Amino acid sequence: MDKTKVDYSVYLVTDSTPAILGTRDLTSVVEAAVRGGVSIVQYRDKHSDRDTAVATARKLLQVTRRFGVPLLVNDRVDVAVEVGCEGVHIGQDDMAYEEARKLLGPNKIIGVTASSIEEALAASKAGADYLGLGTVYATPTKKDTKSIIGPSGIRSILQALASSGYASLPTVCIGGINAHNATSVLLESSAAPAKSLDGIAVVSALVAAEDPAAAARDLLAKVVTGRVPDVLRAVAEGTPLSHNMTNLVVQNFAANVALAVGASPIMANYAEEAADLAKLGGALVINMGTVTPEGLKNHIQAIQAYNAAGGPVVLDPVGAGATSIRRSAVKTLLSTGKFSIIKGNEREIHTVSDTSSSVVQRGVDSSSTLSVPQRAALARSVSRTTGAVVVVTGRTDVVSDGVRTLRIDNGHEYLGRVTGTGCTLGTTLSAMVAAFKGKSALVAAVAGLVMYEVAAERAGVRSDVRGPGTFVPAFLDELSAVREETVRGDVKWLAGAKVE
Ligand code: 3NM
Ligand code: MG
Repeated sequence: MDKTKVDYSVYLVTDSTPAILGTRDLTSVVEAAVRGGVSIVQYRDKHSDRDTAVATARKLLQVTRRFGVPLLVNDRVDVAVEVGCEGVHIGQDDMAYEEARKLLGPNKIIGVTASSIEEALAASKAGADYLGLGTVYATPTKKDTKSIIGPSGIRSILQALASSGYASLPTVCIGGINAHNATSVLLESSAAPAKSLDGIAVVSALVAAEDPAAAARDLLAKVVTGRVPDVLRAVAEGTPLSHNMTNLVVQNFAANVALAVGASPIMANYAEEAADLAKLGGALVINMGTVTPEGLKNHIQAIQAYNAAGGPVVLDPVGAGATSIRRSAVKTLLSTGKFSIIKGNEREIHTVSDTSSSVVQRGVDSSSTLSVPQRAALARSVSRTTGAVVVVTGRTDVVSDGVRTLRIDNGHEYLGRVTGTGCTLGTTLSAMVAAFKGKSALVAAVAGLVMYEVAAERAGVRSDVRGPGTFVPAFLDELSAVREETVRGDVKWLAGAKVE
């Protein structure tokens, strides 16, 4: 496991005491929570003897490995070494960081608890891979917590980390977090664009939950929602390049949408330019809308240039199932390189999942035949085979990173009555994933969708909008207004986000 690619969104810390776990089996609880959306697990057990701890850690490791999430052990470095899990989490009173590092080697994850700026800076300097910041709120789960610092205390620490050169060090917060406060804790503790939390760590919200899988799903949605403004502010701060290789129909609209969301557009279809452009820290959009033999060659060369430079690529397989030429173009592109996000309607994503299918799609308009759970399964499976975050658009959009799948219920019918709104969503996603590079592409994709569709809702209900024609300029206005409000710290618009 590459420890620089860990997703800290929903961090489960276990507890084996009867007060929290009850009489349930810890491994089953953890498995359910991971199924629901937990992205990292810490086995925390202060009471069991060593043999029991090793046996339990082994069982948990079987589960976490199956889902590709890391397992850390709290405090007991020897247990982590013996079972060979991904690392440890140490508190201020536990083994010193240096000693733990010597025992574990350079590739294991070591997280450190910090409750003050001093502790946070010391741990960062020592080389911690992430920090657990707290205690946010007093909690019955851990009665001996030292200081309750609230979201404002977290924000001060994040600010200090950013000004000392640790802006990209992952952080989570802990203490009394649950589904009711997760979004607001993330919003209130954010020192964006300087630095924001990467996720939340919880014990009782998952371990004591009646249905840990449902609780994890709920927490994931709340956490992702709480991180949406951080993504938008990262775009506003970085003005990432959105390099569009797109179709004839949408060039102008896509460039305007890129500007409205805070990106810097370039419509460059000549692939010889891609190697230079890829070095500018932006992302590439490959849109198959008007495929030609020469266009396809350009796409291949540009994808390879961005892959080589580590720049994100968004694939928009427009009308992928319409003709055998397009099906074979999709196949070629998929075998050419790696994509950060693949976005399409149900039929397009279906074609991506099965390029040999003979199901013919009429034109490039969208229509839906699958239920939401079926679309979720499709997104999950395409994500697993391609390694990309997959977005299936429709009345309800589905986003999956292969393990975690979210649905978004925002949007407006006018989005379906104007050409290019699918393509310009691809452009929007490219800005988000470029600005959020090295962090969660799932969060970046959801942020792009939520911003886009809430802006459409706001435009759709405006009294000056009478149909698809007046909708387009109003939509650009609202995209840009959502960005400006967010940069000012006004995120009331986010209350309308329907992420589940
Ligand atoms: N560490 P819950 S608070 C394990 O402040 C732990 O360092 C804390 O439990 C710290 O999510 C805590 O049930 C317990 O409130 C958090
Ligand atoms: Mg400890």
